[in-house]
Amino acid sequence: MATHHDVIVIGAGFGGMYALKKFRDDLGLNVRVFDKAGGVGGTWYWNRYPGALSDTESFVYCYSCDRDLLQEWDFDTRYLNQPQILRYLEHVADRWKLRPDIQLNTGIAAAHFNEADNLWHVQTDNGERHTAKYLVTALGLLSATNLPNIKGIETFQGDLVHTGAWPDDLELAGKRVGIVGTGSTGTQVITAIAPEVDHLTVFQRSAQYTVPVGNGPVSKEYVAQVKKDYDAIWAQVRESAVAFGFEESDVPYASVSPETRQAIFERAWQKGGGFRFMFETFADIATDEEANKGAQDFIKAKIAQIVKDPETARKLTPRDFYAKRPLCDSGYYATFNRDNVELVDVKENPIAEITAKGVRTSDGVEHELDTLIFATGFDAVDGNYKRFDLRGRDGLAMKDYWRDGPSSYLGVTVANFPNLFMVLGPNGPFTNLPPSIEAQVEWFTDLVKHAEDTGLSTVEATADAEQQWTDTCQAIANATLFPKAQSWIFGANIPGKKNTVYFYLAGLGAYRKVLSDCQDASYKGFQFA
Ligand code: FAD
Ligand code: NA7
Repeated sequence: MATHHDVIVIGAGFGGMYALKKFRDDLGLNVRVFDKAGGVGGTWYWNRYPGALSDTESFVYCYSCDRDLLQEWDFDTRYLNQPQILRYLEHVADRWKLRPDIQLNTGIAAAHFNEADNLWHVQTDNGERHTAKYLVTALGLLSATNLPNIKGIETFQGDLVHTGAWPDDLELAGKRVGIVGTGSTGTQVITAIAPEVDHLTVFQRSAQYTVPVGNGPVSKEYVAQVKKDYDAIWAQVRESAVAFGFEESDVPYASVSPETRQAIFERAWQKGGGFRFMFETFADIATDEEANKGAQDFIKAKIAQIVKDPETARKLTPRDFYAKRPLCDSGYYATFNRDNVELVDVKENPIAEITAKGVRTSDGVEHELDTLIFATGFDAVDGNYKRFDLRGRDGLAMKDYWRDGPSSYLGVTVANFPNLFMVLGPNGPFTNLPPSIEAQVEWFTDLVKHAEDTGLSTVEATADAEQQWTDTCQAIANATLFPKAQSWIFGANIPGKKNTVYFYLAGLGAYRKVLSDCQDASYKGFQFA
């Protein structure tokens, strides 16, 4: 016998928790949330690696919907680390009384839309059966871990971990540690653990552009001012492009003198923040090759200044566009001046195999290790959608429907999958994410209210609307330099994954306008039954 709910939500991170609150408290619906994790928090439950930090500033890496919570919750650093964010999300779960409706340690194995009863039939990995009229997938866009299939990986005798499933009890002090991956996560881990471990071998595939994060304590006066200004802050965030709590620059790089450019970059370097460096300095770093080269050259000059050994500096110097997710760090380049840190460039000297004792590179050297860390990122955006059996009309499997790359209408719905609402689905906004999550959840809560008020049994995007949205996202992406760099933003990090558009890159303000225009036009692009 299946247990029936109005709404089933998969995922108990920022997205799933807010969906539960909105559907239950605003619409009075009966909601059940499932997460395979042992606690709430999503990303911040899983990513417990040393140095894990949000690089969105504290004052905007939170929910904006609860005005009292904004006033009550305190922070004392410019950025929040993983324990601080997890504590916040656990507090929210208690404050909003979410826990009774969340079932943890429960993976969803299958969710099938049944056309006979217009319900979602859901099965957990322990065999429980549930049905619901609406299914919300808040599966996380950086959640399905990517462990590369390297020869011999199963033979390693030491501890082997992925940063996205970090065990609480892993001891690194005094150990010989290897790390594969130098993205946002890798740079954080490397910088954090280098002083602690006996020896650290960094296996780098691509050199990275990264700028200082600029973390540190903030004063009580600063926090008080933020709290006073919150209405204006959120209004600005919602209208902005990247939603990071600053005004994006409207100054074209070419419009100012070389001296002014240097001064602007230097000021941004001193202030800290990856998104600030890319978007607060000049208007066109992400779109104009000359402007982009200016940013590249500035960071390359910093690498040359910071890194003492010229050969290490050469290896650390990127050769491609500055067009991945902008990174920031707490002393990444300087970490390579330490005697116990070694850099192996695996493009020049590929990993041949993993052995019982460590990693053997193509030059024949066996790097002996006690612990091997994979900071190799995620099968981003659609990864978790392909890891369980999700089927729409006529038994259509999502993994087949998205074989040539995922598609959606407005990042929240998919044709052939009625009454399914995604949080941060494919071709949603590329921003600081909590405000985008709020925009999506609020919007589809309204849509469900409309469906309930008017007695509809299904709400579904049309295939035409979905195609138009994909084309829009592709055209916007093509106007940027981002497709020219190989990264998860376009699916380029996973062998065999379709290299295509995964995000709406026009920003949160524009995205919110698209959502409200759709609503004002009686939900144009949807068909109802
Ligand atoms: P998640 O928090 O990823 O939650 C998804 C949940 O779904 C997980 O708990 C997972 O267990 C569960 N789930 C998935 N599939 C199933 C299934 N089949 N059955 C049951 N449960 C399932 N964003 C920013 O805006 N700023 C930052 O600075 C930032 N830093 C980040 C740093 C790291 C290390 C990572 C990994 C991500 C970062 N992000 C950042 C992105 C971050 O993921 C989002 O900000 C936000 O936490 C996403 O929330 P979510 O609820 O959508 O997904
Ligand atoms: P990323 O940004 O995808 O970085 C993964 C890193 O791992 C990156 O340096 C990759 O090199 C490297 N990688 C991946 N596969 C391999 C193999 N097979 N061999 C060697 N190196 C490999 O993931 P992160 O976790 O750092 O960050 C993801 C987002 O999560 C981040 O933006 C934050 O928002 C949080 P590459 O650069 O592809 O050559």
